Amino acid sequence: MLDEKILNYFKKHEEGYVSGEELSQELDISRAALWKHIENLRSEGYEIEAFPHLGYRLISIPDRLTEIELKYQLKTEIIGRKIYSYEQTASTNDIACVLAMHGEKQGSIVIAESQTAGRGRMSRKWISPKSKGAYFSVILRPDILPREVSSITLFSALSVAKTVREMTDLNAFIKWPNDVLINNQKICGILTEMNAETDKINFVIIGIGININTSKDALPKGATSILEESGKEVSRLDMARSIFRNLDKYYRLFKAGRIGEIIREYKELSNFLGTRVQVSYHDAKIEGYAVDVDKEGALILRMDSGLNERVLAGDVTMLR
Ligand code: BT5
Repeated sequence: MLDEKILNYFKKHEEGYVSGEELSQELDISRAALWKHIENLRSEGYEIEAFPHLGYRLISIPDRLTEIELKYQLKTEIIGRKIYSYEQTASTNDIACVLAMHGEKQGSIVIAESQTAGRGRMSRKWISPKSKGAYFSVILRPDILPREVSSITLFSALSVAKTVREMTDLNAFIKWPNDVLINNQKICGILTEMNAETDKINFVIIGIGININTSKDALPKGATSILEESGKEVSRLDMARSIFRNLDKYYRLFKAGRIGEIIREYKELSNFLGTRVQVSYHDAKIEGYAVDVDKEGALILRMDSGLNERVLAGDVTMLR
């Protein structure tokens, strides 16, 4: 709490120095206690200059996805009101799931610098190189039916693709249902898991992994990162915060029943519509033209027979 107050005070006065006396009075602590806090912040990677007679100045913040920095000026209504940040976890989805089972409120986020057992769909692995990307899980408690849960994956992918376009010059596209691609290579994957009864969802966990400043050497074949595609490092903090804001915006639209607008935007940023695709799910495969995505997030395939097929899950390969 005090660390956060000290940092906020520095950020408010970033032009000049903050006198130790002024700051200790403001926080109602002794100069010695203030000094201890400053030392602690420095040990966490904050660069804080101290000049006799002038006071302190915040020079730089660490490249760490901490609760204090992620929440700074976040201004969301639901997403990220509480953030649990870890140096390393097995999978952020697992921690979020345990929290949700113990009644954690919706909007809470679990984020980690690295994961030792990051998961994709169908027991696949998600490679999570340390302090290069953002790996996080969001707890939601939407008032929808279990069969509508796919639409949550859609607005999550849309939130990431939007953020990449807002923050860089890169044309990020969405590949149904859960991939965000740049130049046809994957920069982000989304794993949506839920805990539900037949007609009621208890909670949904959206797990998002995005490669930001990751080098291709650290990633599997077919994957890329913002750094690799733009040639520039991007602040992971800014990118994560911006994804949280977009998630907040689209989740509120979703709750307000404005799914039509979400699907329209999703389709605008999709690269698979109008192409011939193969969708595989475990051992089953079907082929057809991807013609639409419906309001429940299903992919509509026009089969060679001329009939439409609704596909609820699977991996899409674009054929031509
Ligand atoms: C996904 O699965 O793309 C969902 C990934 C979700 C990861 C997040 S990170 C935070 C949260 N905690 C977790 O444990 N998971 C979530 P899927 O569509 O099944 O794709 C998995 C495939 O993507 C793998 O088999 C690899 O081919 C590829 N892949 C693995 N790591 C990757 C990476 N870092 N970047 C791009 N592709 C990757």
